[in-house]
Amino acid sequence: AKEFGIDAALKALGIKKINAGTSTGSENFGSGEIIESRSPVDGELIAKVKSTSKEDYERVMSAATDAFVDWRKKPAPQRGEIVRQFGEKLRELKEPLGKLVSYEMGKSYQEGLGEVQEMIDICDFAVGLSRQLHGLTMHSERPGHRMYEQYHPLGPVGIISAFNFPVAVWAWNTALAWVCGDVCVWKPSEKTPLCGIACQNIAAVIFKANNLPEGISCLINGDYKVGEMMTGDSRIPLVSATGSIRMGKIVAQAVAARLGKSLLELGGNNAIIVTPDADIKMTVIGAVFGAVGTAGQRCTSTRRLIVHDSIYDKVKNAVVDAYKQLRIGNPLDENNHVGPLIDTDAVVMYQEALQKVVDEGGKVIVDGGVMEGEGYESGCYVKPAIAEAEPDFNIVQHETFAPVLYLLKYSGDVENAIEIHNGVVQGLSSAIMTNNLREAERFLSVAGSDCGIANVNIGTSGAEIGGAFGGEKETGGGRESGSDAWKIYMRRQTNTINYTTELPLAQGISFEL
Ligand code: UN1
Repeated sequence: AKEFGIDAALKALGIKKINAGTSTGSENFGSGEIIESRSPVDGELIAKVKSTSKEDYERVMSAATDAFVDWRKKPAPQRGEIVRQFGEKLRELKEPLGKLVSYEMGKSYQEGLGEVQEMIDICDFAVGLSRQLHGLTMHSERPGHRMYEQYHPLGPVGIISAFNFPVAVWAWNTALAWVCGDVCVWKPSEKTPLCGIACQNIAAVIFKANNLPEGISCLINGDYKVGEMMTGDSRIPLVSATGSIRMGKIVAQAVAARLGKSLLELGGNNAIIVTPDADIKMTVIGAVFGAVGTAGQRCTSTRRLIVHDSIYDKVKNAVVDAYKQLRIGNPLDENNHVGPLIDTDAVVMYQEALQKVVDEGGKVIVDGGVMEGEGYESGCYVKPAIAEAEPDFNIVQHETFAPVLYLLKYSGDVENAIEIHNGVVQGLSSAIMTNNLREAERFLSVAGSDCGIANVNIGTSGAEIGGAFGGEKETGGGRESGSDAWKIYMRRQTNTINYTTELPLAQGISFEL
């Protein structure tokens, strides 16, 4: 790690050997258990974090609820100005933060930088949005009446994020929530707590420089028990949670039990349909980046390749050849394509998936396995694998957060591919590779892909922030980042104003006294 400048990056981001994991801005504390952050890159202990106790959490919530009272009154474009400054700071610290993401989480340095770029992009988007946040005006049925709607800030927003995008997902939520007039309380994954502390440190500098109160940006750290403090807390009107379907179901039920709102970004089981009219070269790049990027740990990772039988062998050979070029190793070394999985538990899940596909009758055509020897001491490096399988295999129906790609065959019409495509419980991202307009439009039509994201001649991962991000079915239905995703961070109010001296009732009701 030394030769890649990790120590300098940690210093630039204010990471110490032992860090307080709870923060209301510039006030940092933490009296809970110690979390150790170990890098999957080399297995070394990066630093320790004091997690959030119940008392710490109460202190956070009291700062957050106090801060909200003032922050919501600040004009939205002025809130946007704070987000603009935050985005500028991220530009300055893009390299160290990208490096920390790579070192703590294991994705390639390029992808770490890409993740910070997503944070910068959402800040830019939010700054423009801060001058909009508009509702509609309607025509009243009553004379001399005006009717319109407006969006008001909601309150403290709880954010629970996953290890795989340890900084960007927070930024998608928080940049929008801040311009919307909300304050945020963030629990990053206990597998990537230092990324959370680094981001909070950056935000704290901006809030302090602008003389803003403690509590607009808050950080808590710990495992699911700390998350439960938020899901059960009616002071938090919205909980935005990213993670597994299993976690999402627990969060959704806890939040719904108190009639709060939740925004869920859960698992994907993303597929690319490859039709006889596909450009094979583009298909290979899209499929391979989709399957092995972030070592298959994106919620948008390509897990299934649904290929027409007439070109099946051609596509299979091209993808298998491409896998031979992949270099697995230290993600900070830009010569490598594939870094480690997050931890050894993930390695076990990967191995089990490969065993299961064989048990169910599948055929592994690119061998998997755990890398051993020099440079692989952490035990987290695995070989990206490909298996030929059937769509209804139990393992193919599940999301395995690892670089395992399933090759599935279809015959006849594109409808047959769409049926296989939609035959899973998840509904996040999807793609078709074709130069045939009819096939492309059928895939995008009402009878086409049932996912929240559907692409033509692009892979399943790497969405831009300008569009609404999220998926259907057990992916949870939430939408984050672009388009009108901001609306969930605000409460809508319908206003009707009578500027006459009469009081006519709606629906023509007469009520004489
Ligand atoms: C995630 O994996 O949780 O579309 C988010 C993508 C990225 C975001 C992925 N922009 O792959």
